Amino acid sequence: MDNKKTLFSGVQPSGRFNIAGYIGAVSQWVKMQEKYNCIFSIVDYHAITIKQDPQVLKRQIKEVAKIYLAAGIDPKKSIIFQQSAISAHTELTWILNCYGVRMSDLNKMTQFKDKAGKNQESASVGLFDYPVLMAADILLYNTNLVPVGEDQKQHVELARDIAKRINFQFGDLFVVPQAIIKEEGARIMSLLNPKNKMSKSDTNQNNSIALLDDIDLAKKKIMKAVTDSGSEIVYDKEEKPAIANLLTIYAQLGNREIPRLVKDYQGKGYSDFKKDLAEVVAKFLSDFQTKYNKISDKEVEDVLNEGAKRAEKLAKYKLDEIKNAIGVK
Ligand code: ATP
Ligand code: LTN
Repeated sequence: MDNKKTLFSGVQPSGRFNIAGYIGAVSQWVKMQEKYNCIFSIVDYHAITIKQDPQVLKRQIKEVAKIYLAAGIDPKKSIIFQQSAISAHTELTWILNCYGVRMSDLNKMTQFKDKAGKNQESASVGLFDYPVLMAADILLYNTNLVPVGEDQKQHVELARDIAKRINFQFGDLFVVPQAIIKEEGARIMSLLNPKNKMSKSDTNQNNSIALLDDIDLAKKKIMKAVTDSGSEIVYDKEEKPAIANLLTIYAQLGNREIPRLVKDYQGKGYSDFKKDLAEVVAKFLSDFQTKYNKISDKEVEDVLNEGAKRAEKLAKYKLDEIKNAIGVK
């Protein structure tokens, strides 16, 4: 074994993957492949915490794998695998459910409250337990670092608490992981309402831009994005949240610095700014989609098979350790 740290993250194959997930999570993973032992999962058991159409789910699992590859995740450097292929994830979830988490921990999770809305009583137990499956994903691989968007911070904190609790009871079994959250771009907001996060489960598709959106449609979405009162291009999250969000998207997808953009747009209005941003988004999507369309289903199948083999070995070793510690093996 080398002495590189281990990094783990994942995306759910639910809905249409959008630029927010790309900016907040996937784009930073690509750069980390040299420095760390990276493991990237397609977390399909997380996706089914909300009902999924089986045929659509099958398609989206492949889609996320292709998105990883098109974004620059290299299967020679990193492990890419489908979560449900490794049963150790659900087995460890059960053990953590029993020894690591309390009802009161899960009752604090804001994502559950947001997703279940007013219907908490009819939400699935899976949706409630979602953060524990995420902790199992992380802890199975001795993960040090977890690069995610800001919305996942609370879940990574819980994984840390679970690791510490189990270590206290059974000795040092788990590495205590740490979230990595970007300073800029960790919370991209909706195009039509900058108070809400851009989310792929949003039913109004005009709030977000999917990585596989038609390019002209994506441009139109930018032109229709809400702006703030006034007409100046300034970066002020409190007073001008819509423009601050568009500036962030511009900087992240166009590889520019926000202060530089603000300077360049001095004296220009929202309309000029949005036209240019629409072109930046179009160029980004077009480059991305060209790479995406070159990846075959066969390639994805091979990458996932190979990834599952590599992940399985690591996961099985850790699961056996834990089973032994709690007395079932
Ligand atoms: P939903 O929006 O339906 O809850 P999601 O997009 O949060 O789903 P995933 O696709 O699994 O769920 O998220 C993938 C990664 O993208 C996660 O690391 C998540 O934190 C990040 N992410 C999601 N939304 C945003 C956002 N608006 N800004 C920045 N990062 C985000
Ligand atoms: N819940 C995460 C996806 C996820 C994940 C993980 C991220 C599942 N397991 C382990 C990091 C590490 C989300 O983004 N919705």
